[in-house]
Amino acid sequence: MSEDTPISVTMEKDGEVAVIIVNNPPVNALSWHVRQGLEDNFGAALADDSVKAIVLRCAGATFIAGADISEFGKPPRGPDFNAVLGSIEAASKPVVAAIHGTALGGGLETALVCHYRIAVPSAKLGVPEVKLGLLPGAGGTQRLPRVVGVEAAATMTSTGDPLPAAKAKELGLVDELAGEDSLAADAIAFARAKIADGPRPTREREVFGDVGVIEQLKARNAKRWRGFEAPYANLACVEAATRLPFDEGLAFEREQFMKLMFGSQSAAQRHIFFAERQAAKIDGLPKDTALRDVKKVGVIGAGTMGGGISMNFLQKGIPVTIVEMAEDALDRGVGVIRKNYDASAAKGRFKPEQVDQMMGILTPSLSLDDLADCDLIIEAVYENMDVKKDIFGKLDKIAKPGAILASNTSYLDVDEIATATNRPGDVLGMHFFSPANVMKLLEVVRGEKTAPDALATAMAIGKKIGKVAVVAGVCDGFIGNRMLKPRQMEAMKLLLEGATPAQVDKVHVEFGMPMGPFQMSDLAGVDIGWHRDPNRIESIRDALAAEGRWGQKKQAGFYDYDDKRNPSESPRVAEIIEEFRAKAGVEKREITDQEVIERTLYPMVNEGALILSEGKAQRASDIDVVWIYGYGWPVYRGGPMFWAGLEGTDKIVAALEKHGFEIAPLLKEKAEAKSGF
Ligand code: T1G
Repeated sequence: MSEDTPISVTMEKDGEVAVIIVNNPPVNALSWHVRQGLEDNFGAALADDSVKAIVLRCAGATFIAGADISEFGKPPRGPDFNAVLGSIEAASKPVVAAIHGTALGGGLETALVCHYRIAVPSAKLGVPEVKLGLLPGAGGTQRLPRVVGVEAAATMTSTGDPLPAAKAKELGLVDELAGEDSLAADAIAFARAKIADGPRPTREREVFGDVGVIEQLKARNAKRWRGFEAPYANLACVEAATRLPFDEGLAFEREQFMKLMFGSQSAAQRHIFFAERQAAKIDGLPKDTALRDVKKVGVIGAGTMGGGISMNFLQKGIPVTIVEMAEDALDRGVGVIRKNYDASAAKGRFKPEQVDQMMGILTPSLSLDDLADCDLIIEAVYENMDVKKDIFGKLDKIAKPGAILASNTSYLDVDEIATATNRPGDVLGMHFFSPANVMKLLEVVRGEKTAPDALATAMAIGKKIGKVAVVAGVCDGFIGNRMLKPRQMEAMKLLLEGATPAQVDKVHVEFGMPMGPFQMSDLAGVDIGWHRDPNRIESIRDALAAEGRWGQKKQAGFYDYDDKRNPSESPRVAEIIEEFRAKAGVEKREITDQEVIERTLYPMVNEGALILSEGKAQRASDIDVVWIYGYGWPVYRGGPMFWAGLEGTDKIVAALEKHGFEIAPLLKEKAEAKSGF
């Protein structure tokens, strides 16, 4: 053990039981010095004849939460993980893993080489590697089928979802449940009891269960796993465990693991793992900035957005007063919230008494005055600057000192809205995405005068209600919608020049997006933002809207829809495009799929570079988080800015120049340096 090795593993003895304790905050990741400490302390315990059994447990909030992801891609240090695990499994004395918090990834693999596992009821056990584009590369895919069977092993590895301790006990992954507050003592007693039974190497146990489940999982998740490599690699390893001897299975797993580890998908998904955590941090804000208390929330507008926003807070037990102008609109809004909760309860997400409880802390109101005691007020009325300024002017007189006044506007100028008050420091944007109770993204818009603690509070409350909150600056469309605009505009131009809605959408779906620009317009509504004058036809969109082709809700938009909302290419739309092409004097030509990529995705990167240079986003990875959680950008491509690095910023600039785009200076800089963002 060299000088610079942090002491993150220690050992203490309780009679003939040695207790090895990992202490590597915040999540006891298997950093090199932890692996070194495990090797050293297990060596010592096994060499000590007075030791008859060993307990492995962790200090702090959780058991080992996996390999240290921040070490990936760096030169290896410390002992090889598989070698350390092999020596624990081969121990001549029974080894018990004592689990609290989360035993995840390499952490569960460590517990799996222990001969027995005891856990507190609140513990969670899982192998989430697939969410990082990886697989459990330290024997997890070979040992799990020997402990929980093929079905559970295939499900755990391919979905990455953790199991609660009780379920793990049911499956045999956990041998004993400890008292919630007595794990250390219960584990020692359990280990003492196992001295007689001796070691139970997992590798020597038989694989059991029906391998047929693997094909069923693939069929059931085909849509969800579209474009992903890791779920299939995980299942291939579990399948291999059913037919190969342990060491050959381990070698197969290693090979699959290395392929994923050095592939672009895992690099992208690991990028997003850290990007999501980074997004929560506000640059330059002292870590200990005091947050404002948010115990009661007000929502103005009981429409789709207002209702969805309210549900987020009710689900966290935070009382909401929801205000509408008219009784019928209020009743309708509250009714929709109830209906949504009942629907979720029917799917088992909530118990009926929980629904009553949530509806019980929702106060419908027809008066803004009822918001006087709210700590946070979110305005979610239709997009009109005068209406919003009128509301904020009234709130300025009603709301208590220190209340945060937020607008859910998706593009209007938050600084302009703040001028309607004498407390611009308390004003910011909280831009939810529809459906607001489902979509994880929250753009928190920092106004010029927004106070640091107001911003920090909005970010923290965003995390509390289960959102991924990202700081955005005031500009048209903030981060997400601002980058969406050039994509939509180019998509429209491509129609004029010869592409069809189906071709453009196919390219985006094959790229990994849930849908393309035109399917998205039809879902959101072709009439959104339309000037409502059927005689003013200045774009293909105007022509569709004028004919009532407002999208899925009208069974006609850029596509025709049957009554099951299945889209089909529309001869009428082709006619409209043809008419426009003739009017504009545009010659129809062949459009390649590559050109669609170059003219719809590359401009987003360009716009992202402008957003960064203007400081409207704190960092490039925030932009990636916005597109992953707000617009369905495929996580295995890491978001537009990360993807630009994979695609090649120089290649992007060359193509944008070819298509006559003005290049953002920051993007040009990256291209010259042949670097990513
Ligand atoms: N490695 C390095 N850092 C990690 C980490 C990890 N495994 N897990 C968390 N962190 C950092 C995180 O970046 C953050 O840092 C801080 O810890 C708190 O995390 C061989 C290959 C455990 C459920 O995928 O799911 O094992 O932002 O904010 O909300 O087969 O962290 O404060 O600077 O998320 O309480 C498999 C990943 C790895 C689990 C806790 N394991 N972690 O959630 O805290 S691959 C995982 C989590 C592997 C082997 C393979 C969560 C958590 P900072 P946090 P949290």
